[in-house]
Amino acid sequence: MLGKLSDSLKRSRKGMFLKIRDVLKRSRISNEDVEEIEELLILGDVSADIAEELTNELRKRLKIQRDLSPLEVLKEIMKEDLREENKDNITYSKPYVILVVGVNGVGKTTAAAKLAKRYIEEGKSVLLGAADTFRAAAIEQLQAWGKKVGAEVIAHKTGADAGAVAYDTVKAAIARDINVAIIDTAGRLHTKHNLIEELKKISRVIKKVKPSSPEEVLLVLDATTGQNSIKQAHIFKEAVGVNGLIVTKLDGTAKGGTILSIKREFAIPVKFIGIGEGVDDLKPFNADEFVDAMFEGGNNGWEKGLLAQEDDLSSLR
Ligand SMILES: Nc1nc2c(ncn2[C@@H]2O[C@H](COP(=O)(O)OP(=O)(O)OP(=O)(O)O)[C@@H](O)[C@H]2O)c(=O)[nH]1
Ligand SMILES: [Mg+2]
Repeated sequence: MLGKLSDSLKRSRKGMFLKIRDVLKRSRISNEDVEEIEELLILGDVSADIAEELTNELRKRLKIQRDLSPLEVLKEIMKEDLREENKDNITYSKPYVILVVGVNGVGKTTAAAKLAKRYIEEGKSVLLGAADTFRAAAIEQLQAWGKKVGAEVIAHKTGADAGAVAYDTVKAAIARDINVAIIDTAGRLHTKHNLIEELKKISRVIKKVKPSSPEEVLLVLDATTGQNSIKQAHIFKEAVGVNGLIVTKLDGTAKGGTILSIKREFAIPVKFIGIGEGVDDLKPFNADEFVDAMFEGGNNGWEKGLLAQEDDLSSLR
């Protein structure tokens, strides 16, 4: 699993993480080295504020956590940042309604289908809702996915009211005693107020059928988008609330630092990551595994024991 994840993340790693690893391999880590790491983090799409916070923390801990190699210290900071207790509520009343949201092209429809497949494999019944009535062919795309993964799709015509589709999906899921209803939504542009309004309406309308719904709003972010993802997270969080992130296309980016920024800035957990176009390329996010995979490979000569131990002023390590 780590092997495949690490293969898929190769491109992400080559950018920021391996360069950081090279810096932290140096026998002594100076203030300048930490500044270099700060720059590398920013180049890797970590926002400037968060890069500063992370490197301040690194400076502090390098001095006290002497039993760990510098790289292990940084990895530990990142893992602590990204770790999330599993708060999944298993005592929900059926159906567990998931709203998949995000700007256009990030991978919402694909993620909805991949999620459906995961649940079906767990033995749960799944209904998909084609609430992207905006883009031509969106409905057919979801229907094709539905066939592939073995989930039925509730759909109206292109141009129909998205709220009505969502309403029907939840209603049908209740009537059929379905475990999970996953609603795909339009690739709305966050700058278009009316599209955000439509999403708010979907959320309002399904509450009429099931007041506790949506049980989960998953925001899909494209890892190759970089800093703009932060703006997107902000807007969607304000508009409909977001309980979790799906970060897609991690296989196709030379960066990948967005995950670190978003978790620190919004405290929204990353639930899944997309590492390819295939139906099995959606993985539950595991912080430790993710950070290890990002830094994986290479020689271990810099590991604990080979570090310079003297404590002079120009050197943090
Ligand atoms: N490499 C890679 N491609 C992905 C991943 N997730 C989605 N894609 C691709 O991204 C493209 C867009 O995916 P969609 O699922 O249609 O995106 P969407 O957000 O539903 O798009 P709209 O409905 O137009 O807003 C497709 O070609 C997907 O195969 C991923 O994790 N890795
Ligand atoms: Mg779509």
